[in-house]
Amino acid sequence: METKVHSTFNQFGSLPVENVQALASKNLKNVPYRYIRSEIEFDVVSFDESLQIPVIDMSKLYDNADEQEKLHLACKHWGFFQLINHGVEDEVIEKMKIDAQEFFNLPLEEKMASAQIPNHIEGYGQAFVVSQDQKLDWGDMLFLFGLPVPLRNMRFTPTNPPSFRATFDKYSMELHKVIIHLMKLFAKNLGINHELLASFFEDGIQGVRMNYYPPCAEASKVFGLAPHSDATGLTLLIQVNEVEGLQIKRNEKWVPIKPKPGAFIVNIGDMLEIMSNGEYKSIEHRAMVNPANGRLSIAAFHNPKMGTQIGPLPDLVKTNKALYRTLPLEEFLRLKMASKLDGKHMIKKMML
Ligand SMILES: O=C(O)CCC(=O)C(=O)O
Repeated sequence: METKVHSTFNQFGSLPVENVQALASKNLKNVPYRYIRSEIEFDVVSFDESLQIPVIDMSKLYDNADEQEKLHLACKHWGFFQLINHGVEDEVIEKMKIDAQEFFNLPLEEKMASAQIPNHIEGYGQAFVVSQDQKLDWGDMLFLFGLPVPLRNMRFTPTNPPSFRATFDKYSMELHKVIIHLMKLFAKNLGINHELLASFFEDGIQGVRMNYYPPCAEASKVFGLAPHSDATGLTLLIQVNEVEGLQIKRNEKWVPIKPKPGAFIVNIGDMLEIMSNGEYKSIEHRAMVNPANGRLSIAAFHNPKMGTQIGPLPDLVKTNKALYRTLPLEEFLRLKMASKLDGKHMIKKMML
């Protein structure tokens, strides 16, 4: 059944473009011009190995003030952290990785059983292609709603591999528990009612994006995913294989992230930056591709429930000036979905 959430998200489904995995299998020496990003050559990548996002131990967060402070500082100064001992069993994560990998390994015709249809963001295809002359990313994706459960659209949820649906169900539920715990801790750290943030996310919208970036002969000239900040509340990301590619922007340099085995890479999205009145930061990041190996990542985006007002929380602007305007979630998403991935453009639109 088409719900209000579907119609909000779907009115800006992506324009159809060539499947990148199929294009990559042609082993072209030069990739088509639409993928080439001349700006990359001017970007500076940090080679400072000691510059890594903070690692937060979730098992210590309940009663250890130092770890709670470390979490607060990670959200304020990095907007990204790796979360270890988060309580999601390795088996749940490993199974999701295996099933996602198996899906992308299928022949194209079989993957197309889950293909996007016009004006839908769900399914196998691309996102954020809004014009015929826009540059393209070197990657394909499978986007599925995970929560609330009635949002799931079986038309797009793969049946191959056969365990995919059960694996996805478990993964989606387990991640939701982590999000709710984190929201309570964020609220405590921000000095607001401990249940307030969690109440927005309890029946919130979870969208999961599985990204496959094929190897590319001109890897240094293309983006797997162009620089952007996540428009959502909070993202939990895993990298499926050992191939690295995620980079975050810090002090005008791109810092490559080295995922810890079993950890979630957590990042603050635009909505949380706005709700925290800028106390927490939504950071620009991008995915680069590898010349020899395909890369797979799974990003689970968590948004508040429909009807939530996306704006600075009243308790945080009692004595401080509101730095952002307030919009209903639906309007915020409409603005986001209408444009291509473009740095922190949503934050810029929302700033007062
Ligand atoms: O592939 C990655 O590591 C980043 C994915 C990402 O930023 C996204 O899906 O929005």
